[in-house]
Amino acid sequence: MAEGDDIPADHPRHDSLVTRHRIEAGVDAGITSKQGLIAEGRGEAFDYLLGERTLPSADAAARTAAAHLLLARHPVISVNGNAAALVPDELVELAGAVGADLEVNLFNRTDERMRAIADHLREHGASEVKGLDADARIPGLDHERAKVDADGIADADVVLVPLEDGDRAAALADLGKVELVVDLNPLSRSAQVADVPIVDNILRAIPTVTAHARELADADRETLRRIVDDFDAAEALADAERAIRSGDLS
Ligand code: PTJ
Repeated sequence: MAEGDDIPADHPRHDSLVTRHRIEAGVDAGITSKQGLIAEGRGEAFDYLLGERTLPSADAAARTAAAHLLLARHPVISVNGNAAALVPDELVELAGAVGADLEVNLFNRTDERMRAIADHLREHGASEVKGLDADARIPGLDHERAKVDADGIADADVVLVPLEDGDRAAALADLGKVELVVDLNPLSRSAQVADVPIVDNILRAIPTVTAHARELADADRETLRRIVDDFDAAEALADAERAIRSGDLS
């Protein structure tokens, strides 16, 4: 049982309590950084204003992300200390559903945390976890933050980066990769530079992308292309911002 799973699903602050429990446990296990606690607090404030629900525009973004992942030559899911603590099973499931690699990629990189997260993902069913070779660099970032695997993120055409720092999200976008971002803050630079910003709690967003990927598994490439072409990132961000500013928590 994952941390926080004993909280009743109908509890009014269910998602917030589950996230807090899991992030706390992640810090205790050496997976999540202390900064991850602060990042979670910021995300939680936005989720509160969104009414802890998936907006229809976020669902459309998740569907578009699923289509991109299915169309990709080499999709990679980047995993940091918050994502690993919050949704390890869900990330492994999504990777399996779309044939993506999982790569540990940290903002505050330490060898201990890299290894702890890779082990954690393997304990949750991942067969292969990338990120430890660090034999390539993302241009435009300082040494530690630039490290990626040559046969992972460096080679990917589509990258899913949940809860990414703005500089790194911008550097990945500059490389011409299709960038799928999960971020509860529609004004964050990561969400703004993303090809597909999913403004939703990672707790809900990853299972939603997986559900869409399963439903689209047999779709032809033309159908998937149409989903991708019909998506408007600016409108998705504007819709999330409207929902937050309107303060309608229903
Ligand atoms: O494990 P590391 O070293 O890679 O560090 C990870 C963090 C998240 C600490 C690092 O990338 C960081 O400092 O990120 P930021 O710049 O604080 O950005 C995190 C973004 O994620 C913010 O815009 C938050 O609103 C958002 N966020 C936080 N929790 C969630 C979230 N978005 C979706 N779901 C959440 N649960």
